[in-house]
Amino acid sequence: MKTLGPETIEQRLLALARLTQPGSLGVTRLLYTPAWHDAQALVYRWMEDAGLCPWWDAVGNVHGRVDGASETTILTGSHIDTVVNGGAYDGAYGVVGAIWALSHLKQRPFLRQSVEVVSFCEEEGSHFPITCWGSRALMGEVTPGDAKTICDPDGVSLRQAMDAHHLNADKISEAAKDYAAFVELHIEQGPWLEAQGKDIGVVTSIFGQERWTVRVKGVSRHAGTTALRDRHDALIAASRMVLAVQDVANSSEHIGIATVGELHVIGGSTNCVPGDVVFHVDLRAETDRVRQRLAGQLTHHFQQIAQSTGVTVAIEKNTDERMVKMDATLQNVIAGSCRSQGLSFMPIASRAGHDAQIIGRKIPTAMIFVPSHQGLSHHGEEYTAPEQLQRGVAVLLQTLEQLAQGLPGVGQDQSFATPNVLPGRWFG
Ligand code: HGY
Ligand code: MN
Ligand code: MN
Repeated sequence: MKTLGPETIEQRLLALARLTQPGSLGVTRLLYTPAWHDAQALVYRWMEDAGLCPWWDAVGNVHGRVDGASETTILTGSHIDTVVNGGAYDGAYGVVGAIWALSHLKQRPFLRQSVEVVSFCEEEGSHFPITCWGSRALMGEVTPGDAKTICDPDGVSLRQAMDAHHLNADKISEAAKDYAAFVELHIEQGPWLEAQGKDIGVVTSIFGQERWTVRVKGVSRHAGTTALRDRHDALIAASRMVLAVQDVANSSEHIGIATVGELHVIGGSTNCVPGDVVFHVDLRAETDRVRQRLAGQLTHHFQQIAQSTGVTVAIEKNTDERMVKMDATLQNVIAGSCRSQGLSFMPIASRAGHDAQIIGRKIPTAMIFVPSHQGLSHHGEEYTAPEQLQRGVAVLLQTLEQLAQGLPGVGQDQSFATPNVLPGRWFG
């Protein structure tokens, strides 16, 4: 079986980018949609061509594997889904790069431990109001009950969407598996590696994040005959709340950030005073203490605004992910791979969320970043040059190979040598 050349990486990313919802401004590949299924099927074929004996698990993650002498397994991979009008690299790069790396590991005469690649079915939370559905299932954190109650904006449940793709939600718990370590390759999605002129980012931690659904209810009235003093305008109140989100973000940007990326007037029309508005808040911070402080400030602002405009406000927290530190020893293995390949690298905290955030709460986990041109991401013009893609995959391959040859402590009962851990700090 021939091993894959470096040109394969970009070619495959462009092939995946063509598997998108028609008419989108970038790549739109949402969980349990036809574009999503076609992409996972293509990934399955690539794994099969590489001799990785692929399989689908109960929630639609696609796995491939290189068996070592021991069942102890190192996991790598990322997510196949995208945001609406997203880019070609977010998630897909970590899937394509991992398949490339395992196609090379497959050629090694001996591996002490096994290595597995996974294409996670979903990370973004861009179709259903839950993030990391694939990695949460792998960690045994989701149930058939969740699949029944979690519905998309059209009221379709995860269970119904799974049924449509011949996935049985009653078997969700069968997706759970044990691994010794996880290494995720991903684009940085920020401007710092490019600004610092570095080839590789060694991730030290992943910001905690929470997502809210905020419902503002006023009174819908006639736009012509209702005096301003008699109005309880839900959109005016929601707009003031959105500006409060910006004020809180501006007050803390070096360690925290808040965004409203989606707002809908329910049942609105041009000649009616809006009576019902829903919007979503994305709140992140370098420490959980800062995030809790910002959340408290925002809640207080929202309640004050509601009172002064005579509307009601209800805040529902959809996800709440605490900050997760990356494993120190794995960081050192990655740094050692960079040094031996003559690549420049730096420690970096990730403001973007990742599957590594879910998995890193349970097993030793690390991430390898490559630069994003102008820090652009969640955008159709997201871009990383082919030689940068290749450097990241080469570091992933060397790191996986070292781990698979049984680095002390990964999957074994030896304690790690005290690592000279990179000074993890935020390059803001
Ligand atoms: O939202 C994020 O940070 C990630 O791209 N899902
Ligand atoms: Mn991602
Ligand atoms: Mn993303």
